[in-house]
Amino acid sequence: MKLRSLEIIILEKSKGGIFMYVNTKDILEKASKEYYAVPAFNINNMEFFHAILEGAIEKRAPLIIETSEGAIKYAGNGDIHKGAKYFVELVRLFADSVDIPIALHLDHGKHFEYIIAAIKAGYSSVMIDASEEPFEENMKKTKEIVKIAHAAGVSVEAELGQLAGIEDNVSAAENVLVDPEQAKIFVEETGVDFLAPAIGTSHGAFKFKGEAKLDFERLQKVKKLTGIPLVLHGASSVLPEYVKLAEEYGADLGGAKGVPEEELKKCVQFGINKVNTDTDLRIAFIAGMRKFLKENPKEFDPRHYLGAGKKLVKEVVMNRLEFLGCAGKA
Ligand code: TD3
Ligand code: ZN
Repeated sequence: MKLRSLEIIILEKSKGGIFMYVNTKDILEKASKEYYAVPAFNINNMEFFHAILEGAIEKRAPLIIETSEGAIKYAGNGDIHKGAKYFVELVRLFADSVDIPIALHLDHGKHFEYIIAAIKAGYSSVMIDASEEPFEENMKKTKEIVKIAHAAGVSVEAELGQLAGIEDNVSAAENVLVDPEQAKIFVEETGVDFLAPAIGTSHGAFKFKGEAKLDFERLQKVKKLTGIPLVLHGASSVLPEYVKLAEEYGADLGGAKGVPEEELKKCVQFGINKVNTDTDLRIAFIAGMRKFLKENPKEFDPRHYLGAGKKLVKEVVMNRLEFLGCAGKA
């Protein structure tokens, strides 16, 4: 199988002028050196992408867009190669005419065929998520992907420990926190570029029953022992004002709870550089769209009701870019 190298793509494109589609590793290594974090925003469609891009341009922030395997299948209408290509084309089309660095990442790559599809299509980085496998097996699979991805100029994220919660292809019954000593061995053995250590967060809108409880000590140890950029999964804040707005217009999100912004800031201080965010955007979008539809019963132009969702997504994006410290870093 012939892989298309990101470096080759960059060379070709750079002949044409400004080119801001970059390797995720470049964005994250700068963030790690300068102690800030870049949110990685999940998208499934064009509207979310436009909202996120507008927010990042206004905040002059580097941008990481990520898509799950489910998003790739969805965008390709069942064809994963078309789906991966769709996102690369979409992101690169806009990256060509902006002056902030943009990267495209495969989130939670669980299946070899999706990871290869993403690399072939030209993603900037991929995640190999073999975190539910025994340590040795996770290491073996990660090593294999690192070899293939690096040959194509694509960087790699892996995960250690497990996050509870269910979303798309991602599911686990309960949290298993990362072992810092294992993290050190894992990074040395696999050559992975950034690592997601499980420190107590979970995916989705219902993260904690009581107060948020994250293991900062463990996080600090992992950073000290590995020295590479670290990733926080399940990092949505599930902001009460958006949950309230969505519920006012008919949503049922009782008990929704996320990671408070102050806790996220502590994570950044202790070594997190990539903050995965999906749920917050989904809630903002649905709140905006529900409100619009309720208030405008005669409307049926998709650009108008999707546009109402987009507006609130952009708000959430700009707020995150600001408090995570990456505004102005582009
Ligand atoms: O990996 N992700 C995005 C969602 C994955 C499933 O498609 C995250 O870690 C973000 O999680 P959340 O729910 O806190 O936004
Ligand atoms: Zn995740």
